[in-house]
Amino acid sequence: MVQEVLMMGPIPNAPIEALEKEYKVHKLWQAADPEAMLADLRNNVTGVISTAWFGASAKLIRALPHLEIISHFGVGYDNVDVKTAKEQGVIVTNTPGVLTDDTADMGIALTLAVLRRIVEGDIYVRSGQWGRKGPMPLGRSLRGRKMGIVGMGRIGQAIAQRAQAFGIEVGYHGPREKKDLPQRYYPQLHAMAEDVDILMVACLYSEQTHHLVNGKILNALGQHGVLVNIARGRIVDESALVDALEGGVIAGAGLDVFEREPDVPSALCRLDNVVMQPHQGSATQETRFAMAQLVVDNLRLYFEKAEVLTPV
Ligand code: 8YV
Repeated sequence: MVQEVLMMGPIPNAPIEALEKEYKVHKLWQAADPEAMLADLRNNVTGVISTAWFGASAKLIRALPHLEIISHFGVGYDNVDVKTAKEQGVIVTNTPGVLTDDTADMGIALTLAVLRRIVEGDIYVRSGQWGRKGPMPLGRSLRGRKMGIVGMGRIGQAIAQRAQAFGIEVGYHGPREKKDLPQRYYPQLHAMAEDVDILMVACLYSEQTHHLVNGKILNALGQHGVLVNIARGRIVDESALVDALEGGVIAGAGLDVFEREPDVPSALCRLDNVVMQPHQGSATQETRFAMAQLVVDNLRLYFEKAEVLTPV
């Protein structure tokens, strides 16, 4: 039997082209009438490929009675309704591991960019201000700073390793202490925020982590503190963040993710102590290809041997 896979959104093509040699692959985001396509395929689809911007809702899962597997492109799977999938006996996989290094690099790049004023400096040179005004205001050293990582999973640990190489002292907060890790554990996020200069958000998004970083936490981080978020926008209360940045409650922010992507509050765009990226943590050719390959490998292994490599 030829398996029929429904792709919700685009992912790198080469692994998909290989999959298309064996399976029928349908591209929902390209359909003129997605509802009609879904209705047509209702009894055929056994696999779904979802992405960060094209998830798998409860409605979609229920609309596909023969669905067996959702192979998600990304490590964060907050836009896949895992509860409904489990209820319907649908397996969900994600793509951990292959994107760890690039995402950790982005966390460090944003930290460097904010503390060393890299983007401001670039604008200063391009706009001719260097010649007109002379030297730019000074940045801050990384060496000797303290970083508190929220979520010490694979990506958090990879950030810790890099930060330590820059001479930064690292601690972490999460639901439980990881006894095998040498870094200091803070059971309370507020206490960690009070103690560190850089608050690095690297945890999964869930109901428990929704707006975990709120006005109180930003107050605790304080006027010399910098917030970096490479995880999910909704972990941070964005309007509290805008207030904190505008009011000088914290010193700056490096943001790869936002509450309502691709909409970014215009207030953030006006602040020169904020460096932003359009959700680029895993966005390298190598990593995006590896993620797509893992999506395809999970599907193939499931349909050939009823096994998967990376279940959630
Ligand atoms: C996205 C991500 O998957 O892995 C995650 O959780 O957010 C990203 O890697 C990527 O932007 C493509 O959708």
